[in-house]
Amino acid sequence: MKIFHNTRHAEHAGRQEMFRGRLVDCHEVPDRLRYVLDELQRRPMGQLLAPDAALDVDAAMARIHASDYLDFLAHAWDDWVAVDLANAERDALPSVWPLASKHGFRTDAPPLNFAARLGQYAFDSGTPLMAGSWAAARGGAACALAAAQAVLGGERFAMALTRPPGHHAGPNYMGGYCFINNAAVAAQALRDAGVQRVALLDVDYHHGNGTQTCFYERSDVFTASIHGDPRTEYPFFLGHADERGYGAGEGFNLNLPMPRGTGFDVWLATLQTALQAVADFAPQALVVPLGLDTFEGDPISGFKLRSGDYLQLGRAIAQLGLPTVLTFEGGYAMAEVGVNTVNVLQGLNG
Ligand code: OKP
Ligand code: ZN
Repeated sequence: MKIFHNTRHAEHAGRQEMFRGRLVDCHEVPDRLRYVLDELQRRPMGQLLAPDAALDVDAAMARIHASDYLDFLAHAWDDWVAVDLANAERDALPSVWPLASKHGFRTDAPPLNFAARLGQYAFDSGTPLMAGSWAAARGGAACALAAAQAVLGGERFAMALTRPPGHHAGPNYMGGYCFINNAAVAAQALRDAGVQRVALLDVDYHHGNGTQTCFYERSDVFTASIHGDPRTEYPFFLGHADERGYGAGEGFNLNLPMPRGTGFDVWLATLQTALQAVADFAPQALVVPLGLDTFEGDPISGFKLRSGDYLQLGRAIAQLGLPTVLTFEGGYAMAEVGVNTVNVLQGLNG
């Protein structure tokens, strides 16, 4: 297995997020990745690599994300500081949103005000943007692209070990700690290299709304997500079982929401349902947005998986027999996120 780690991840270190009506310390912090790297030192699972600097990561991101959104991200920090030099000491968080056009707010008259522009491209106030966010997010896309190329080159498993995560980021929006959808970048890179059918199986606690949206009208990429029921769990406005795809994509999206409090037995049975649907699609490659926030000790989530269960998750994924890219998503129980992640990889390796 090849594991591509993002050498620039720590440049994104948001200070505070809006949570339950007040600003709290960020859950999505650089130490998450350090704990995984520490555990990989103790239990090596393959080659640990940095992505090749020559990869055309901008082209790969542009296959998934809108050019105006990528331009916004690339310049957002400079624009934020230009509003007020004192902003250099603060993260940017949105505070105003256009909602959807059905509410009468205009989307055809783009604002110039920075707060309004940020609100245009963000769907929550929990995703701080800071000086290094763009470099870190772009470095993550490079890991995703490198991992896709590794499996194209014959590697059975490859991982993009990166943060910030990606599965909440859509074609033209950020949110849920995500800026660039690494899993979607990897899936599209596989498609562009000639892999005809690619499946995505999202096992993060939170619904992969960004990934679903990227491929919702397509039949060449099957998306499945098992997650906390959006009626009570983030991201709330997407992730229901009746979202099955649209147009040519109808029947090519599967959501399997489960109630808060779900334990491993029910979770594993649901995973098996998702794995069967993936197998029925007969893909030639798989991408797994891997969140470890299904863990019983996760501070912001509600499932009850234990550390040993992640070995079984790895084995179950491996049984599909597919070339597989994994992207690191959620997982906020700091002391266990390394062990749980490496347990999945150990299960994959068999
Ligand atoms: C990211 B991933 C809203 C903050 C709510 C967001 C959770 C993002 C989870 N102001 N929390 O899927 O692990
Ligand atoms: Zn999550």
